[in-house]
Amino acid sequence: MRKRFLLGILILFVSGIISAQSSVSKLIINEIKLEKISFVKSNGSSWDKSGGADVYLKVYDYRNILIENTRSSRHEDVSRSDLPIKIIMSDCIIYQLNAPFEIIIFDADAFSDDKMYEFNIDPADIPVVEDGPQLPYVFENEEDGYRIEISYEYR
Ligand SMILES: [Ca+2]
Repeated sequence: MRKRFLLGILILFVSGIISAQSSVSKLIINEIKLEKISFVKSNGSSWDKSGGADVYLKVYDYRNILIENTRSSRHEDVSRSDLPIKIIMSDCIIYQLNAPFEIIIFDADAFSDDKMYEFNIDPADIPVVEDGPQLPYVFENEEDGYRIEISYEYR
């Protein structure tokens, strides 16, 4: 009798963990904070002839479809003292949780925008938090000098 009771508890516990993970169907990115960016191109020249880069983000889903573009609310002439920059996402929802998506940082220019940096992100790396506060998650490439912090929720 006691053994059966313990087995029941164990099954409840294991099924609880499995359902907690499988109940998540989408990743909603609410905000991306730019904490570090490089102020020069890889060849050492500056992004703009005068002033800093005019920074905005594009997010592409796993099919390479553009799902967010913040160009119209770009941050002009970004300098070190402007960082960190908070960029609010309006409709950035990742529905495919087993395929990578891209966050690309751009410098807006009059004729052709420059791609500054690209983060290729696997949603599996972004933790699902069931209890307690959902902390932002950081992606960083120290060597290239880029660091972003993602505020998100799973639903
Ligand atoms: Ca520019």
